[in-house]
Order: sequence, then structure tokens, then C-alpha cells
Amino acid sequence: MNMRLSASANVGPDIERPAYTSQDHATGIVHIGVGAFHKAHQALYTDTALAIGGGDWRILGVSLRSPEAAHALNPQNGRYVLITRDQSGDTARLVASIDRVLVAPDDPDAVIAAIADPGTRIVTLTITEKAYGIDRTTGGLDPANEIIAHDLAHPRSPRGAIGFLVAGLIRRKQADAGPLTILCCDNLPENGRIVSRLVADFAARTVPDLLGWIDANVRFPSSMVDRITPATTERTLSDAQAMSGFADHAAVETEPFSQWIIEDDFIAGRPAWDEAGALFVDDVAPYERMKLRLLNGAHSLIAYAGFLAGCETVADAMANRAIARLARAQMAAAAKTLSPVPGIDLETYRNQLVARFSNGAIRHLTYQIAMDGTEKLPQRILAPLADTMAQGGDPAPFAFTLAAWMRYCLGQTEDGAPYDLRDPRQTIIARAINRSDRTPDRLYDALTSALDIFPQSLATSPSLRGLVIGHLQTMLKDKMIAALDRA
Ligand code: CS2
Repeated sequence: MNMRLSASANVGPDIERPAYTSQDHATGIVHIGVGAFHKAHQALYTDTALAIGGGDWRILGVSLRSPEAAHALNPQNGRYVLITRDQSGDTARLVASIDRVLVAPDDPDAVIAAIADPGTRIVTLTITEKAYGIDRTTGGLDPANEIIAHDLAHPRSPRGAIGFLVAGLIRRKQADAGPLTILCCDNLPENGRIVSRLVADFAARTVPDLLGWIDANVRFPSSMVDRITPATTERTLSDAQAMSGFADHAAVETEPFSQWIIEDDFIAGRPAWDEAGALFVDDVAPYERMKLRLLNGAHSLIAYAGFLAGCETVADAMANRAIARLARAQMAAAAKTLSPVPGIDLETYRNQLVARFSNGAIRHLTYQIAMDGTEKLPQRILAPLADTMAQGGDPAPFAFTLAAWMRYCLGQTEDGAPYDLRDPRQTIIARAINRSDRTPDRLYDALTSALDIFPQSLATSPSLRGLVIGHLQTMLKDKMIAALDRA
């Protein structure tokens, strides 16, 4: 049996090692949501920034729910192997920027104390779209969300990210621990504004006195993050072990491409992330919109159509010519809704996306991307669709994706095998479907009226309705492959 990876492990020569001594750097960042994406992206930029620019910027991780990340990382002193895969082979790097991980439900007070610690100057978040508790009709806090409701009722013992942030800020103010930057790294448009609004909303309902202090002492820059990172599998772990010579329960695999665009608004300093390849700009919004509508929008199309057509991974789905054609068409239509993005040629960007999606060296599951559809569709599909229709453009490229998602909502493969939808609104979806008798037009009407995610202009458009129902009809009668070929 191999020994477990740790700070003193002398890993094999095939692995690039940290170019700094981790013990020389204290933590300065609290990161909430220590998943594969964080380990392949921000933790890596921080690792490089520590080596180049130094500073007390190591990361204290926080898991809001499961102890899995702590169990994997803490016995390894936060170390893990990051494997980068493409058609030409694998490379690996040992990352040392994470110090340790706290499990919030085990010790909520430790999380609040960490946010309030004077040494903490940045809190970053990758908790996925649904964990913010956004009310999709107002854009503010959704008091009906179970965790938000709990935290509003018990602000001193929170369970969710917004509750923890506010509890941490209260204590930070009391301790006079200095200003703080809160940096959202989730796939939401103008994500800094969103978190700022949710925090203010939560504070207004629980500690209105805090609002002035937040205004003066907390910044919420927006950021666009990008790196396709599938969930870790047994193969990731065994490859990492073969390369390092040590058992690694926290290894991750990812693609070569990586991008991080950040609004330069840090009130208490930051690591030298720019030296590590991040781009600092005044306005992140054009980059966020581009990435959400082109990359993530195409991903959702590929996920729903691909999963139902029997393709396990994104690369498998891209090998289907009709899926690849539709993905290109949707990206071309979405690009027309964007204003120019500084320094980026959108056609090159789209071609690059097709190549990234086709990288067969990583196995990015369509079922993984299909989850949380109602949290993803608004910014990825519905917003560019509404813009296209407002400009008098053709809604057709987006209509197929909507139909594929509606078909996916039925929760049964074409062979009749049931699957879990894994969507925070799945109870509402199931109820709507049961009322609808599952014919295409009733299904469309039931879903558009039961869910709060459709803007009025879309919900009432007869032309969109006709297009989506047409595709749904073929998907239900002749199956997804036929619908793809005819689209
Ligand atoms: C994907 C994203 O799972 C999903 O919804 O679309 O995780 C995607 O891989 C990343 O945003 C790429 O940067």
C-alpha cells in the first residue's frame, strides 16, 4: 500500500512541485466550496502567485455540507495532484496553496471566526448557482429557500453561504478586524453584484446596523472563471498515485485551457494572481456574458441532447455531427447578442470551444452538466433567447435546447430507465408534469407556467411555443436522434 500524500512527501520526478515553501505563508483567503473546480482553478492560480509574488495568501477551505473534502485534504496537509489531460497526454502538478478545510456543520463557529480573523483579507466562493438562494423574479434573496429561511430565523448559527458571510461580517466589525473583499467565482452574470445584493438583503432583515459598515469596508468584485473540470473518478486517483508514488484522495483532473477575469476592486490586498495569468479589468460583465452564453449555453444543449441520445460524455456528444452542428448554431446566435469583448475575437473563441468540448482525454459527463437546469438556463439560454427575440432575431437555435431540457425533465431515458433530475425545483417540475398528461403542448404550458424562470416575453410568445413543441413532438415520438437530425 502506498503512503498517503503529505507536506513531507517526496513525489516522483514526473510531477511539477511548488516553487515556494508553504509553511512560510500564512492563510489570507477563506474559500467556501472546495470542489474539483476550485482545486483546478483558483487554488492553482494562488499556488503560482505564492511562488512569484509571495505573501500570506494560502487558502483556508470551508465545506458547507459534506466532510468529504476535509477527509481527503486534511490528512494530506491540503496537498493534492492536479492532472491536466489532452490528446497529447497528461501532465501533473502538486498544489500546496490549500492549508486545511473546515466542515461548517461540524463547527459553524470556526467558520464565522475564520471570516472575522484579521488575517483573512479575501473570502472567495464556488458553491454553485443554487446555493445563493436567489429569487429569480426579483434577483434578491429568496426567503422561501429552505436554507435562507433557516438562516434568517437563526442568523447566529447559519447553514448557508450568505448566512455565514453576514455572521462573519458582524463579528469582523465587532472585532475591528479590518476591511474584506468577497469574490464570487460562480457562473452567474455580474456575480459580485448578486452577492453584494444578497448580503445586503440578508443584513437588512437581520442586522440593519451593519449596512453602513459593509458599505465602507467590504468590496464585491465580479469575476469570470473558466476551466472545464469533470468530477474526480477512481481513474483520476489511480493515475495521480501512479505518477506521484503516494496515495492521493484529493487528486483532480482538468483541461489545459484556463481563464480568470477579475474586476480590480480589492480593499485589503490580493495575491499576485495577475502574475499567474489572471486578467484584471474594470468591467467583467462582457466576459461573463460571453462565457455564460457561448460556453455554458452550448454545454447545456450538449448535456440534454447528448444524455438523451445516449452519449455519456461531452466529447462523445460532439462526435455526433448533428449535436456539433446545433452547438455551433446556438453559439453563433448567442454571439449576436453580445457587445464587443475587449481583446477577444468571438469567432476564434467559438472555434476554440468546439475543440475544448471535443477533448476526449477528459470524461466530462453529460449527466453532470445536466443537473440544476432551472438554475442554469436563465443566464445561459433564456437571457440570450430573450435578447435575440427583442432584436427581431430567430429563436430557433435556442428552441431546440429548451425542448431537450423539457424532455429531460421527464426523468426517464428513451429506454424507460428512470434517473434523478437533481434540480432544486424538481418537486415543482414533477407536479407540473403529472398535471400535463405529457403531451408536448401540455408539457410546455405546464413547465412554463409552474416555474419562475421564464421572462414574460418568452412565456407568452406563440412563435417560441410552436418551435419548442415541434421539437418536443419529434423527441417524444421518434426519439432524440431523429429530432437532432431534423433540427
Ligand atoms: C458546466 C460548467 O457543469 C456545468 O454546468 O457548464 O461547470 C463548465 O464546465 C465550466 O463553467 C467551465 O468553465
